[in-house]
Amino acid sequence: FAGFCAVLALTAATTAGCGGDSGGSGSKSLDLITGVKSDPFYITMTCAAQQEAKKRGVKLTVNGSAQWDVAVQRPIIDSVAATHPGGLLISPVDTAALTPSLQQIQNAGTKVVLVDTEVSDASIGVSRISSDNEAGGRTAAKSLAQLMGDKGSAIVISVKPGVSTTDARIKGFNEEMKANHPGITLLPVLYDNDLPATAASQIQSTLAAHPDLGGVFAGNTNTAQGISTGLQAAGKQGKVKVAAFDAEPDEITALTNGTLDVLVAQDPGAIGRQGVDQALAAIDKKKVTAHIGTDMVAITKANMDQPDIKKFFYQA
Ligand code: T6T
Repeated sequence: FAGFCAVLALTAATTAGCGGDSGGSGSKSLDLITGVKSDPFYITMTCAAQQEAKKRGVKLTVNGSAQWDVAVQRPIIDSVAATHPGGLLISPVDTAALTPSLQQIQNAGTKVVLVDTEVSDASIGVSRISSDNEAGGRTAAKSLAQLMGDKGSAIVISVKPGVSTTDARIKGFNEEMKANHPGITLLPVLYDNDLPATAASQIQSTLAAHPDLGGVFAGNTNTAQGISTGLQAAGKQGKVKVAAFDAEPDEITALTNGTLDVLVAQDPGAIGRQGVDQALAAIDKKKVTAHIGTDMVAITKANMDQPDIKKFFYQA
């Protein structure tokens, strides 16, 4: 999978670019709007969606927010709506605020597929494709509790409230900790707005206030990057245990050097491919699957060299 994406990136550099538009054409035009376009999770998802669109002979126009921000993503949705695409694959950055814009584009006839994140309004989207984020949060909690010897304080740092994926991860994490690891004290959750520098300073202030801090759950890529930097600056790498979501190259490096301990990796490529297939099925009035769950895997230093694990590493 990693090799596949590397090849694709090379091809893309000489064509439209992996992260740009696919070269297909025809009446079944699709658009993809990701959460944050520079995020390796979404780059990997986009890359696979483009490959699938090319294979299916349809045009896929790609866009994404510059930051994790409703005010940035909403105008992108509204400008895509004005082009009346046949299908829209979207990772909404908020569970509620973008519903009116999505309702409007859906009412105008565009088949909406929610990829990765979703909105709470169940009437939006013909299909929803994501990891089981709650289960991923539980996996992170189990691994972290074991690394902490089931004692000490732990903290969750995540993106912002109102994001379906990361909210579900926190729910699963907290439920598992409370039900099965009573020796661990959970500090209040902190939110970094998807900014690594904020996560870095949050982990340093937490360490100053709670010198006994034993574990951290990083809710996504940018959070994990900030936590790695903050722990290194405090000289606490390897001493404070970290479970993080995702598997982009910096996280893999941090796993190798012992700053991060467990990565709950998703399969963004599968989400992108399935997104294209479900949108086309809806346009063609074929059978559409309302909910599709994609794979996850827990990566540690011990298993990271196995080919069946390496295939989950993200492309940057
Ligand atoms: O964890 C992924 C994605 O699943 C989540 O919705 C937002 O953050 C990421 O893109 C990683 O940074």
